[in-house]
Amino acid sequence: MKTKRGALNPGDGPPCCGSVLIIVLWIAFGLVALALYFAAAMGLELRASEQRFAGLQAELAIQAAAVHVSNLLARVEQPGWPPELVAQECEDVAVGEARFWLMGRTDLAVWGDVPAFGLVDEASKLNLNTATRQMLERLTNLIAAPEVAAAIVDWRDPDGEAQMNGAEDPVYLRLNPPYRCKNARFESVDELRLVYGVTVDLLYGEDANLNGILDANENDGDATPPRDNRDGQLQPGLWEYVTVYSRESGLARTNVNDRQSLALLLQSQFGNDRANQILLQLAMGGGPGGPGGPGAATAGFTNLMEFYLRSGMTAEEFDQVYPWLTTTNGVVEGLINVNTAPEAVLACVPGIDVDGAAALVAYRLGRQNPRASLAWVVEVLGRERAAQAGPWLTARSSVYSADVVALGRQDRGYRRVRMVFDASEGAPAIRYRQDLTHLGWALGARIRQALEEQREQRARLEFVRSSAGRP
Ligand SMILES: [Ca+2]
Ligand SMILES: [Ca+2]
Ligand SMILES: [Ca+2]
Ligand SMILES: [Ca+2]
Repeated sequence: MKTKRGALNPGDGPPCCGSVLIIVLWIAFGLVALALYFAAAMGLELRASEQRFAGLQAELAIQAAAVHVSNLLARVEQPGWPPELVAQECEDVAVGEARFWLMGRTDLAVWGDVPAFGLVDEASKLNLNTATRQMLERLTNLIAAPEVAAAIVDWRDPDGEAQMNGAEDPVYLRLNPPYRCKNARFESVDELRLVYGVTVDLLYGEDANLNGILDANENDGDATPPRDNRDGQLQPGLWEYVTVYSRESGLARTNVNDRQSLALLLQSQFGNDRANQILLQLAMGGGPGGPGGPGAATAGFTNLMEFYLRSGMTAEEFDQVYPWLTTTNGVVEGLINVNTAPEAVLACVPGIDVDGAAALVAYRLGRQNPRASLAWVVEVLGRERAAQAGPWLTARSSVYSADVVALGRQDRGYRRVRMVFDASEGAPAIRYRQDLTHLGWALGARIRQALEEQREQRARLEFVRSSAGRP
């Protein structure tokens, strides 16, 4: 039976009308939800692609930084002399929309939370392949693990005989998973992680992100990794003080053991009379000898300190000729640059020790440029101790590492790469490249804050500009 219009009860119309409405509503709702979902996804995608783009820009900035560093090292007039860097060359260097920083180290013994910028001299560190067990022990003592030194020596020495407290195959084969002792040279510093007894804590210390400054998580005790003592200072691990790259070449220098070339050099610098006096003094000084160092295999003078002490030259004279002098026509590995090495490294050198290291660093800090040669070391330590340290020392460097931090457009796309540049034989070559992006922010809290402020300011400006454009 049909009913009149207007007299319908809610339940008695055609049952499909209400359902259709509900279905339409649901479909509309679904479409709106889909539209919102896709809008959000596209927004995310856009942000992600902006991030990727900024990352690419940062990677290109790192390549630009590599060229920049090669140029800086090639620009150096005197091979082996550290380039005098100004802030514009290593701090916030613009590359298009991107920019980069070269993370360096300060000369101060105590490191706080302010980053230093520049190149890091690999000759300021102890060389894992040439340092004696005693020198390594002094260094590992610093991190309260002297026993690790023996395991380091066993790792690199060719034999299978374990030293006292050392470790060879039997120890490594008991590990899970087992592996063999290398019995060959270190090829990288990170290889230390394979050496028995070297833990991550010993290797990296409090400086978990390897930037040489105290970050918040490195001064909060055990609240967040790494473990630290919360004393407001950074206690770095072994990594900070060791290298496998330090080397210097006798290429294009005058070998002091070649008397003829030496005579020519001295005559050109000091005139015939003074040159003859020096040559006579050298001849009277008797045969060279002295303690063995990295260059001890060559005949004649084995190091330039020994040469200086026997030559009777004044400090100024030695400063003047030092850049051209060498004791070998080949390559010497592991010499420590007394002008750039931190106190902890100098203290490992025989003849210098803890007190000598402190005196050398104090002398260095107190003068603008004592660095022309090794002569100033004699002034600080005296002849005997200087002679003892001589086989290990140099006053020039040919190998530097550049720790490059880069940001792309709008300070996004953080990247960090560490590269080792070797200029010991002419044009600088990259000998090692390591991506450190995974270690996280390395520029410290202040720069992060400054960048955030800049970003906010840009956003405000953008807002003002866009509102001014509206009708
Ligand atoms: Ca061995
Ligand atoms: Ca740090
Ligand atoms: Ca911590
Ligand atoms: Ca600390």
